[in-house]
Amino acid sequence: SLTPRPEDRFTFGLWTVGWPARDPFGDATRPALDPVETLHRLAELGAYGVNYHDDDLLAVESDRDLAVANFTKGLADTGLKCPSATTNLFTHPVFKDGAFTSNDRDVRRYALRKVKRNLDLAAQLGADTYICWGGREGAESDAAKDVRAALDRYKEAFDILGQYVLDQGYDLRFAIEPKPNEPRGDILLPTIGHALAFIQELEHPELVGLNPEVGHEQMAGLNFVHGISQALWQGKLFHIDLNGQHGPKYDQDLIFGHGDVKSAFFLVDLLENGGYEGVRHFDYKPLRTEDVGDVWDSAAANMRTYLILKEKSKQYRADPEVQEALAASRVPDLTIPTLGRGETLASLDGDDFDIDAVAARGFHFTRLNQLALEHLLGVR
Ligand code: 3MF
Ligand code: MG
Ligand code: MG
Ligand code: MG
Repeated sequence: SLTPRPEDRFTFGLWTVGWPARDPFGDATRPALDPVETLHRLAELGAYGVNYHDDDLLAVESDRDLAVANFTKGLADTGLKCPSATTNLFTHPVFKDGAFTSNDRDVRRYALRKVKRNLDLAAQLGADTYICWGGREGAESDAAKDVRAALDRYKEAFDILGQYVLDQGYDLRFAIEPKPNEPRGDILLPTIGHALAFIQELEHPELVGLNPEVGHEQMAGLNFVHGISQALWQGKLFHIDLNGQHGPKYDQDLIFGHGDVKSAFFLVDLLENGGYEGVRHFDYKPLRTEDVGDVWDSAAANMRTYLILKEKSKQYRADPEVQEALAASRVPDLTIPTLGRGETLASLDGDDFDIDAVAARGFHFTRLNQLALEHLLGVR
């Protein structure tokens, strides 16, 4: 069915539907949303839960205790879950040169304190994933940042926070969200690959994984499905930010599927069949042109598009012609180890191999690609 239900485990950032649509060139086009209203609207639409930045809770209530109490009650009233949380380390001017990697040590110490406070709340609300987007960790000039020292401080921060979570006995893991640029000219840990390599240097690499975002990899011209495949392969896909993007531009945060729809199709196919067990989280922005009613249409559109693509993926896989085409393209053959049981490199010397005949064999990927496209376009 194309009607979202909590079992589908769709979640939204409070900041997504709540974005008042202020951009670098223009004022807000919509009023701030009360997070409690957001909970009720998302629950009505069939969502499973929400994610929040510490500061999102203060959108319409500046008293933190009261804001937390209202939010906690909203979760209880709607039955929505809060499976992940995050810290805003990018809006306040104090973070203009970064948080964990600011050249200013006082800022680095404040950033850790801000995260600690929200980790306590995240644990209290039952979150199991703590997302870290280092939006201001970067520079505009290579003269301004000693990147090796910055990576030392970045590692120091994750080591300290990881130890804190272990000491408190919290059931929380961290998920780093890579992004290549915007708002900094260059951001540290710009891609899935950079972040995966960084994690291996930490004291507790098992506590840290990834929260890749569709648009962020596509901004760097990278293939998101490949990135997610490697994150899964390395056991590091802790969370995901689904949205849409048209190639290397500013961070468009379009509705899921409203960017590269073919990539979205193969992404859903991968998430549904590749062993991902986390929530299907949307990090998008309702267009700045839209009014308050359109916001909820856009939230619904993300979930509906995901469910449509899930349905398409099932039909694609069940189509006998697709199965035959996959076999003809030798796609399943790639799962067979290259050496047989008991063979060694030396065993290959006995191979009877006609290099010209093998080189002449086609892979028939055109047919496969066209079949996928036709399923996606609804003509099969
Ligand atoms: C920025 C983002 C962020 C992160 C969020 C982490 C404001 O491009 O994608 O959204 O997703 O801070 O949860
Ligand atoms: Mg984005
Ligand atoms: Mg974004
Ligand atoms: Mg994001």
